Amino acid sequence: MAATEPFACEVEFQTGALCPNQQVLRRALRDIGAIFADQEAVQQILSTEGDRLVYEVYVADVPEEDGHLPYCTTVIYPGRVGDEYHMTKGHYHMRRERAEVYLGLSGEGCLLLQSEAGEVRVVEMKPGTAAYVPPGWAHRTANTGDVPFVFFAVYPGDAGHDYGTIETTGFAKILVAQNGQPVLKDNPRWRR
Ligand code: S6P
Ligand code: ZN
Repeated sequence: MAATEPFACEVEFQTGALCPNQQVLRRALRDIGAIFADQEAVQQILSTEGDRLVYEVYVADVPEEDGHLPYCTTVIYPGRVGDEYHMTKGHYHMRRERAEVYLGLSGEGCLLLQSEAGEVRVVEMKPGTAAYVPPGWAHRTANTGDVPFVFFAVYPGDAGHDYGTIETTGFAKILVAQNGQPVLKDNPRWRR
């Protein structure tokens, strides 16, 4: 069902599931391992524990077209790769002038934002936090807690997603655990 008629679905705050659900994107370490700073840790996990699910995205059936407001939930499972928290791939919107809103539903995490000039900002998120991604900022989220971090996102239908830029450059900063607390550090693999 495309959203040309009014509709509703239920959002399960603890799991992120949308009901009825249309599409689930699953991101496993084997596929997205390149985003983490510690590549030895990635290989170590894959060879000793095997693959693991890092995050999932539940996508509502709304067209990615001008005038629509696609929405989805993301659930990032708790865990680390080396000292770095589980996180999403991260992207700019293809149309840089398109913004986005996130709403924390359960668990806790951080939203990392990066401008094209390389400035980085961090917004802490917990249930009830409404975070704003302004136009022009790449965004990625990390789970800094011990339970799944779940949030809701809504964005303009003509925003588009540019993953290639972040795949090439990475983020200037990484979020790592130090004495059990999230700390922002320079990314040794960042390419401007
Ligand atoms: C879409 C929005 C989120 C992310 C999701 C996964 O514009 O920002 O729904 O798609 O959190 O992250 P990523 O970087 O893999 O798309
Ligand atoms: Zn986005």
